[in-house]
Amino acid sequence: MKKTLTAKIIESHLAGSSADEYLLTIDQTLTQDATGTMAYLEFEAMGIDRVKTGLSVSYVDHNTLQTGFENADDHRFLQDAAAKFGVLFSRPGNGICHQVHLERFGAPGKTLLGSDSHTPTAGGIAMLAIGAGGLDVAAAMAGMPFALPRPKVVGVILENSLKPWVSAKDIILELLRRLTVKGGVGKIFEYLGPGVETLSVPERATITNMGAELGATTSIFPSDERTLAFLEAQGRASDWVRLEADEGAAYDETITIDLSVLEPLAACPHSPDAVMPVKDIPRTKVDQVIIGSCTNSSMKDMLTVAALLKGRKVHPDVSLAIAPGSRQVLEMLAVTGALGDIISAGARILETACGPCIGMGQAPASGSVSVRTFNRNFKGRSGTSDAMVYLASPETACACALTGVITDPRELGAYPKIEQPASFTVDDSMILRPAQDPSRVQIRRGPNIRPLPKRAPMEDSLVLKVLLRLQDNVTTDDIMPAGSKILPLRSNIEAISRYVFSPIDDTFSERAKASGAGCIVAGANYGQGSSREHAALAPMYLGVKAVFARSFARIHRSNLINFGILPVLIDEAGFERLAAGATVKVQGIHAALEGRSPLGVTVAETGEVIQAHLEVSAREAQLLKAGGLLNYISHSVRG
Ligand code: MIC
Ligand code: SF4
Repeated sequence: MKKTLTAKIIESHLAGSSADEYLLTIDQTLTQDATGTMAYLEFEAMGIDRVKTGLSVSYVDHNTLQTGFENADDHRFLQDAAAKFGVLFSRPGNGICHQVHLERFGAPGKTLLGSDSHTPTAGGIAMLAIGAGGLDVAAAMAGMPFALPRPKVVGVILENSLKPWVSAKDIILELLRRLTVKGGVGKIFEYLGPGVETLSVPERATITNMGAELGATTSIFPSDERTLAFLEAQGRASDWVRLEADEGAAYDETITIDLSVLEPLAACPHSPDAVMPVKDIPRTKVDQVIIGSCTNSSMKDMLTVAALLKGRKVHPDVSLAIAPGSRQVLEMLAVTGALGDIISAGARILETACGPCIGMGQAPASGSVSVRTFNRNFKGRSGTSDAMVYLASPETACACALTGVITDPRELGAYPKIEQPASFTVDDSMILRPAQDPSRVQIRRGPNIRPLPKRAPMEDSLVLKVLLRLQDNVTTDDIMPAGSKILPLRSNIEAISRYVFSPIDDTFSERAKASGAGCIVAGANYGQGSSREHAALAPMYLGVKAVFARSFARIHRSNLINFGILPVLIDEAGFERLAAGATVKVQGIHAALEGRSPLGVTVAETGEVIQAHLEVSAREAQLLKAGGLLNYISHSVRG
C-alpha cells in the first residue's frame, strides 16, 4: 500500500493504538521557560530520575525581560532541573526554541513533542513535531508514549514557484485565508508537489510553524536535497535521510496552491485568518513594525531584511524593531556586516527571544497600527488592547517600515539579490550538557516556584454555576493572558490564577472562587492558540470543573483532561439554554465516562435538559476519573 509521509513516521513510532488514538514513541522533547517550569515540576512529581527520551532540550526564550526576580528564579530552576534530569539547557540569549531546535537538533523522520504550540516548526525538516501541554511533555520525558487522536492527513500540493516579493509567509496566509483558524483541527498538513523543492528549510519552517494557526495537529515537508543542504550547512549531514510520501499515496483531502499566482498577503486585526492581499488594504498609517518571532527570524529572513534596508532609512513615524531568532543568526549577521545595514537604517535591535510576540516589551501606542512578522494577532496580545496588529512577511514589513503606510512590497522596485550562506557558524557553547552525577545537583527554587496544585478524583455529580458564556474561537490568550505583567507568574498558580479571563471579565477569578464549583460555556474551537496548560490548570485551581462548548481546540482539550476538567460537547440549542449565571446539574459522570449511559445535564432553574456528550477515549476517561494525569500516574505507580 502506498503511504503518506505522515503514515510512515507514525508507523515507525507506533507503541499501540485504539479506535480513536495512536500511541507514539517520542524521540525528542522541547520545553520553553514559560511552560517548562510546570513541566519539570510535573516530571519531578512522577518520581523519575532521568529523562528516557533520546534528546530533551529546555529552552529559555519567553520570559527574558527580568523586570523582577521571577524570571531569573525560573531560569535558575530550569538550569538545575535540566542538569539533574538529563536535559540539555539552552541558555537565555541562545535563541527562540523552535529556531534553535531546527538549526541544531531537528532530524528527518523523528518525533518531537514540545510544550509550545509552534513545535510543528520542525516539520520543515521532516519531523513529526507536535505541540502539547507541559504535562504531556513531562510524561513523554518519563518514557510514556504520546496519545495522538487519529488525524486526517491533508495533502497540500504546491505548484510552480513564488514570484519575487512573495514569500513563504504568504503561502501559509493563503491557507489561513482559505481554511480559517478552525480549518485544520484534527488534521496533519503534508506538503508535496513540484513547488516543494523551490523552498528552503527555513521557508518550509515558516509554513509549518504557522500551520498551528489553522488549528492543525502538525504540518510536515518531505526530506530532500534542500533538507540535506540545510543540514550540511549546520554541520549535521549525518542526520539526513531521504523521506517522502510514496507516489500516489492517498490523502483524506487535497488542496492545491499555485505558488506563481500568490500575492503579498497580510492577516488584519484581530485574527490570523482575517487575510487580505496587501494591495487591497487601505493605505493605513503604520506606527510600529517588528520583524522576528519563531515564524520569521531565520538567517534567510534576516538577510532579506538587511538587503531591503541597506542604504535606506526607516520612516520617521515608524518604530522598527528586529529580533533575530537565534544567537547563530545574530552572530552571522554581525560577522557578515548585514547587522550594520539594519542598524544604519534605524532599526532597534532586540534580544534573540520571543519578546514582543508574547507581549514582553514593545507594546504599541494606544490605538496604533503595528505590522509584525509574527503568527498571532489576537486582540490585546501585543500588550495594548486597542492596538491594530497586522501579520505579514518580512518583505511586506520592511516596505511598511520604509514608507510609513501599509505597502505592498512590490512597490519597492526590483527584488534584491540575496546570497544565502553555504555554511552556518556552529557554536553550541550556550547549550549546557546535563550533570554527570545528578545526585550532586540541588535544584534551587526561588519564591516564584510554587508547588503544583492538585485536584481530587472526579465527582459523580456536580452542581455548577455558569461563570462565563463566550462565543467561537476563544483563545488561550483570552483565558490565561501572557505579557510582561502576567507571564512572570507562570510558576505560581495561585498568583497567576487572579488573571484568568481578565481581558474579558476581571471579576472572573473572584466569582469563580466564590462559587466553589463553576463552569464555562462557549462556542466552537474553544481554547485555540497556545499550548499553555495554565489555561486549564489555573481555572481548575479556581474551581472550574467543566467547559461546555460546541467544539474544542486539540491541545487545550487535552490540557483540560490532564487537569480533570470535563470537556463537554453541546449543540446550538444547549448553547442557547446555558445562560451566564444559571446553575447546571451534571449527573452520572462516572457512568458516562465508562460509556454506560449518557451524561445527565439539566438547568437547575428551569429543569431544561441539555443534550451533552463526553466524547473521550477510554484512556482519557480514566484520566478524568482520576482527576487528571498526575493523579492517574501516581495511582498506577501505587497500583
Ligand atoms: C504563544 O505563542 O502563545 C506561546 C507563548 O509560545 C505559547 C506557549 C506559552 O503560553 O507559554 C504557545 O504557543 O504554546
Ligand atoms: Fe515565542 Fe511567539 Fe513563537 Fe510563541 S509564537 S514561541 S511567543 S516567538
